[in-house]
Amino acid sequence: MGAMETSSSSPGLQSPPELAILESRVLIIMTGGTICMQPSPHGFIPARGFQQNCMARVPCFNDGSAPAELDVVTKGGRDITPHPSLRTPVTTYGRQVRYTVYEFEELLDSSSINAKGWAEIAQTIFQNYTFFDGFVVLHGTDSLAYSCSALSFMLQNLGKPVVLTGSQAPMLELQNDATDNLLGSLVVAGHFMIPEVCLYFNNKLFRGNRTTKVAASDFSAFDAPNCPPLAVTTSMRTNVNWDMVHRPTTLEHFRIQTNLDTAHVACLRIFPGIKPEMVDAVLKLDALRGLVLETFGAGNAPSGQDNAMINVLAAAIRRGIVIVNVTQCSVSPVYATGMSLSRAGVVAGLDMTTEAALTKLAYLLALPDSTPESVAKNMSVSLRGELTESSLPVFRHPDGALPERVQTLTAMGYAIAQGDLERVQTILKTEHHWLLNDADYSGNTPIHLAATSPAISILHFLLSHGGSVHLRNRNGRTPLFLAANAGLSEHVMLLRKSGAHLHSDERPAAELLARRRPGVWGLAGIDPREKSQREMDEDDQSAGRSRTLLAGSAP
Ligand code: ASN
Repeated sequence: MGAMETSSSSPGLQSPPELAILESRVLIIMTGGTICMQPSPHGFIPARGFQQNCMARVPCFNDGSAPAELDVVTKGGRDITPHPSLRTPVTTYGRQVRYTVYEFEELLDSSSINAKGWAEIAQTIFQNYTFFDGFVVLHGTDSLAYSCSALSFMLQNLGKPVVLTGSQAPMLELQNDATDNLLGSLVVAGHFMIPEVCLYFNNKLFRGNRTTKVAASDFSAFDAPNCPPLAVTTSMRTNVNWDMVHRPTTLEHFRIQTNLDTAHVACLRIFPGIKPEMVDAVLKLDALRGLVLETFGAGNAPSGQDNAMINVLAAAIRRGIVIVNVTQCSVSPVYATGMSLSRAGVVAGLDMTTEAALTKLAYLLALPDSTPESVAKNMSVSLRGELTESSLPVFRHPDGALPERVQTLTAMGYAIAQGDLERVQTILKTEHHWLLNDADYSGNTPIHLAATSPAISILHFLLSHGGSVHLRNRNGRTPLFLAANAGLSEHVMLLRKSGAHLHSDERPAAELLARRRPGVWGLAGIDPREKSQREMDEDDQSAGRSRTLLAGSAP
């Protein structure tokens, strides 16, 4: 696949142009937790000033370049406040991560977080979505798995990485796990297009809604019992298992749902000898709308000769309560006891964790127009990769890298350039989904190439199969920039519809180009007449840099 912006050049025959070091922007949202704690007479409590007191002093978080402030949208979208930013040294991937820490007004021990706190995190990400490439959420570990699960459902059509992390020992302690966890999370959020809510801990990146806390002080505090890690950091590299990455396939903008119905759900652990009357008492609680039942093994519960337990459950389901069955393992009704639960109408939660089942139930119950039937149906369906639908074939390459990677990418590049949709579809069979967000030598992904393909149907097809609109090529360009630069209004509109926006680094160049072609750049989100003072200041600061980038991009 050749570079899109230097169309006159023949790929592979020239030495690469001198490029500025690409910088990713990450917003770190501090909610509290041990990572920022300091001792007090009453035990450890969260402390403010994390960026200045902790991160600024550590060389791996601060290259000393003292970059300009970054804007952060706060207070429900009402205020835009400039925040001091820092920059990491250049990573092994040849990038720098520029970040700022936004601290919540009240920093919490995570045992006190609730649906309101989750909504605040979701809103902060939503309001700052177009300003940053990725998000890191610092959070206590006690309820971290719940928060990951809740956010995974609340963030809809997510197209950028959101990485939650925390630590077992405060960052200010000499021997801590905070530095590694935070650095690993920043690297993931600033380098890898994993558009999921993830949890990074002890060198592993998990799908957030698959996790559970397994240790109170060990650095290996989390596990995902039914789902291998999405990535593992070994020595200097983070190896991503791209086949597992979940990507949005809707051509819709990122949006959030902030209300979860946590007030009307409960969880009950079944134990040997539990009385049906006890279960009945819980099911008759006023206002209960959903119950997660933690059962045994393959989803089994005690069954008396008189069927009393099943009768209690079936009666509650008839009253409109949704009951979901989860276990320490995975629900697969093969035993008579488990099968009778299913027959009574208890939903099989398959291999969901309790954390995922509870938050998903609260999310579904709060959806507009939800009914017990629609909630029950969706509880067994994978919405964000939180469960393995037994019918879905799971493909995993033994070492995560396909030997024919380059050939496949090249073939894909030619098919896109020729507008051959059928060929693109053939190449992108299930086993090649990894290549959606993979890039050629110039950093162009198939979406970059499709952004200027003669067949817009290819762009549509790739987007609806999970291609990311946010990745930037080695010149720092998004697919939207390339489409606008090529004057392709329809491509621009389709990309915008799918949530694409110009990166802040692209805006100065885009504004200059928009003076010549206001129409198509207007569709891409640039109005050359409306330049804010902030943008003009930014132009001044980055004038040298944008000139370098423009040199390789003018048509
Ligand atoms: N109690 C702390 C919290 O969850 C535990 C931690 O972060 N390690 O906020």
